[in-house]
Amino acid sequence: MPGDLREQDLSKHMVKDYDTEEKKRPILEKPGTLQRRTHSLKPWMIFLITTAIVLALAIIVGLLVYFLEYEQTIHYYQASLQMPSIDYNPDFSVEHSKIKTDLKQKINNEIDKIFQRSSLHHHYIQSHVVNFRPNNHGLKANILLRFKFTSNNANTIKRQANEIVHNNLKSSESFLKIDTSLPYLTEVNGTQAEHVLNSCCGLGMEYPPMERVTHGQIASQAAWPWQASLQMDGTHFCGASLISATWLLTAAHCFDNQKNPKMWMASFGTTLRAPLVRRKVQSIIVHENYAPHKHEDDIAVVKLATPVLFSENVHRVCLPNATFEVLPKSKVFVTGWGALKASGPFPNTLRQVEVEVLSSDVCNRVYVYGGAVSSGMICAGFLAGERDACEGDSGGPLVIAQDQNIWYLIGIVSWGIGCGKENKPGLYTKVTHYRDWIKSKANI
Ligand code: 4AZ
Repeated sequence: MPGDLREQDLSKHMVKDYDTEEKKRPILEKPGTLQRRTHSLKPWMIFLITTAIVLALAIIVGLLVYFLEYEQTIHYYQASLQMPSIDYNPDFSVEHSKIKTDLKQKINNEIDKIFQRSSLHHHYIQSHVVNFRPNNHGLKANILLRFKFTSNNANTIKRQANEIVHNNLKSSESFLKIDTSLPYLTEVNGTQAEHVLNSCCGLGMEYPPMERVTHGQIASQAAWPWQASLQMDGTHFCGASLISATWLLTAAHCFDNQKNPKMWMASFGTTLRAPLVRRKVQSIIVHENYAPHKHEDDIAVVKLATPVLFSENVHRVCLPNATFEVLPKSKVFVTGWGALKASGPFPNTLRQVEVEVLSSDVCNRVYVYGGAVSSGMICAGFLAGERDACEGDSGGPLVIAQDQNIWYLIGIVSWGIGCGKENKPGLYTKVTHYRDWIKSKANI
C-alpha cells in the first residue's frame, strides 16, 4: 500500500537524522548522563523546598489555631433556678440591699464552681443573677450565663452546658434546683443580654480612684455612663442624668428659653461630637413651682422618645431614698461639658471634678450666699474656690459613691456666682428633697 511505503521511508529518514546528531555530540556528553542531570536536586534546593513546606504547614496550623481560639464570640444563655430552702424577703426587690447582693454572690459562686470543674471550663466566663421572684417553690432566680466559643460549636456547647447544669443541680448537695419542666438554657441575643447585664444602677468609676484628682479631669468612657447632654439644634445646652431607660433628670432652668420637646435631643457617651447614642425628646416636665430665672425648685424630668439600650457605657445612676443623708465634707463628683472657667472655652470631652459637700449653715454665711441656700439645695465645692461646676454643666449630676462602688445622684447642677470663685461654691438641687416629686412624674 502507498501509505505503508511512505511510513517506511520516513522512519529510515529519522534514524538517519538521529545518527547524524549523535555524531555531532561531544564524547563526554552521553545522552543518559544529560537526562540524569536535569532531574537531580542540589542539597540547597532540597533545603529550600523543605523549609517552604514546613513554613506553609506552620501557616496553616497557625490559621487553624487563630480561627479556633481567637474567632470565638460571646454567647449568652438564660436559666431559671429554684431555691426551695430560701424564703422570699421584700429586700430581695431592693436594689443593692445586702441580702440581695449576698445571695447573688452565693449563686454566682456556685455556678462558677460547677462550670470551672467541667469540660466547658475554657468556654465559661461568668454567671450573673438578673433578678429574684417569689413563687410557690420558695424563691426563683433568673440568671444569665456568659460563654465564649466559635459559632460552629454552638449546638454542642449548649447541649453540654445543659447536661452540666442538670447533672450538678439534680444532686441534693446544692441549694440550687432547676425547674425540670423547662428547657434549662435558652440563648439570648447579645445586645439584649448586655442591656439586662447593665440594667442595675450606679455602676461607674472605681472609687476611690487610683490617683487623686486635683483639678478637673477628662472622664474615661465608662466612668459616668448616666451622663447625658441636652442639645438644641445640635448644640450642647445642659447636662442631665439617666435615671431609667426612658427618663432623664435635669434642671428646670435649662428650659427657660425653649420648652418645646421637639427642639431638644439627648446624647450619651463622653464626646459631644461623635456620641455613642442619641435620642429624641418626647416630653419635658418642669417642676410646677419653678419660676424662670429663680433658683428654687430647679428640677425637671425629660422623657426620651425611645428607651436607650443599656450598655457598659450608657446606663442609669441610682436615686437615693428621701431619707438618704449626705454629711458635710463628703467627697462627691460633678461632671459635665461646661466651660473650663467663667466665659472660658467649652470642651468636647466630658470632664469630672471632685468637690466636698458644705453644710447649708456655712453656705448661708453672709460672706458666702447670705441666706439664699434653701432646704431644697445642696452646697458643694470649696470656700477657697478653684474646683467647681460652671456654665454648661447645669442640669448635670452631682454623685456620691456608696459601699460596693455604687454611685447615687444627690444633686443637679443649678446655680452659683461665677465659677470657682472664693466663698462662692456651687449650688445643686437636692435630689432627696424632690424624691417624691420624681416618683410622681416618672414613676421611678
Ligand atoms: C451656669 O450658668 C452655672 N459655679 C452653673 C453652675 C455654676 C455657675 C453657673 C456654679 O449654668
